[in-house]
Amino acid sequence: MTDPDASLAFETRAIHAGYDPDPTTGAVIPPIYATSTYKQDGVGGLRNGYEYSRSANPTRTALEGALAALEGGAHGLAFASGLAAEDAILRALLRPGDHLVFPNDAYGGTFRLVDKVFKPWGLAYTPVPVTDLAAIEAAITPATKLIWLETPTNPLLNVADIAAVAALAKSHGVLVVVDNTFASPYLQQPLSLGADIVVHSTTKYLGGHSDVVGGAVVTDSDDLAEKVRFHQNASGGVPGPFDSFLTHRGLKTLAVRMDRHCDNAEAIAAHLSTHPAVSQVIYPGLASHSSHEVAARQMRRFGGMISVRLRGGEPAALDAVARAKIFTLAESLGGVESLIEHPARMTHASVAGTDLEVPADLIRLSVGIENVADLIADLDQALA
Ligand code: P1T
Repeated sequence: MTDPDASLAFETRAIHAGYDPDPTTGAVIPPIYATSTYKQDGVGGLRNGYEYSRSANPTRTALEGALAALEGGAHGLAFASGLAAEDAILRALLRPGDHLVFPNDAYGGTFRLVDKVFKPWGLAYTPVPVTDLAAIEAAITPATKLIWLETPTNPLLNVADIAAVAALAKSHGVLVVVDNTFASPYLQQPLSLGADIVVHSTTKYLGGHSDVVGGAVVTDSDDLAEKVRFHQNASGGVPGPFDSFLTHRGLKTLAVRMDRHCDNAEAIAAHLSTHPAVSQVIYPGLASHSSHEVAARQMRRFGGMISVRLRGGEPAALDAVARAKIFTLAESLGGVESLIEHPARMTHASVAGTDLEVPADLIRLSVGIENVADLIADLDQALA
């Protein structure tokens, strides 16, 4: 269904949105259109608008339709990576001299993009805790064009109240972008809460199998979509047809995978909460989490990411990530396999020495969909 009925449930849209079986062959799955260009029927005589695969490719079109349907937006745009998607948003919507409000614990690569690429370009930003509405409002200046949210944040899992921030932003005439990577559209729907744009690293839960890097932008606004689409084509950070195919194949099972990620993460968070080596378990599903109430209101469930602080400090953290066996020591997250990492030295090394620095005693778990007893046993031996 290229244009699915919005009344269909999430799981149904995930499987059917973006594509009707091929009219000539009946192919149920979008073919991998490995072509860079398209025959024109006379100059400018494009077939269904296809001219050149940087601008559009049918495999990517199918993915983009599915992405839009999952986030409940009119427009989906696929990118070569999450950072390429972020880059296109920032270039499309901001100009030198503009200001943005930015999380003080965003993914390190997003911070690096803003601080090392866009600041020299002339953009100013103010880092704020995403949970502090007063701090967000105080950071808004006459030059502010955009509030960037990541929620839950990576890796501290702070949860922003999207509806409250969106209402605040509207009253100041400022746009809200939400990085929905950690929650996924199955657990959280930022556009329905008032956000203007959703951005994803589809490398994570949407792709779901750690076999492809990608990004996405979804919006309901024709104007914003047109601006971002211009940069998608003008800068060219697009996924190829095989990457588009893999991401599209992955996202069809998002709902069933997410429920298992959540089941496993809930059990592991509960188990680690009483573990003697652990000083703090950070998981939005725990009543002890500082944003539990907001998370419970705005998310279907609490996701598959857990951060854990260890009593033994950095040496214990480095030891645990090295000793884990089923939890593979690796960056990234959101795949079917469990991963473990040390953000301060790995994913967030680029924020070392800044206000965004991550505690050295913290390890981050991307809880996969393996058997939960096996996962708990592995963590117990790694923490012993
Ligand atoms: O890696 P890429 O697809 O370019 O996406 C960047 C990105 C954007 N937003 C969030 C919230 C992210 O977590 C990421 C990538 N994060 C990791 C690679 C990681 O291990 O945290």
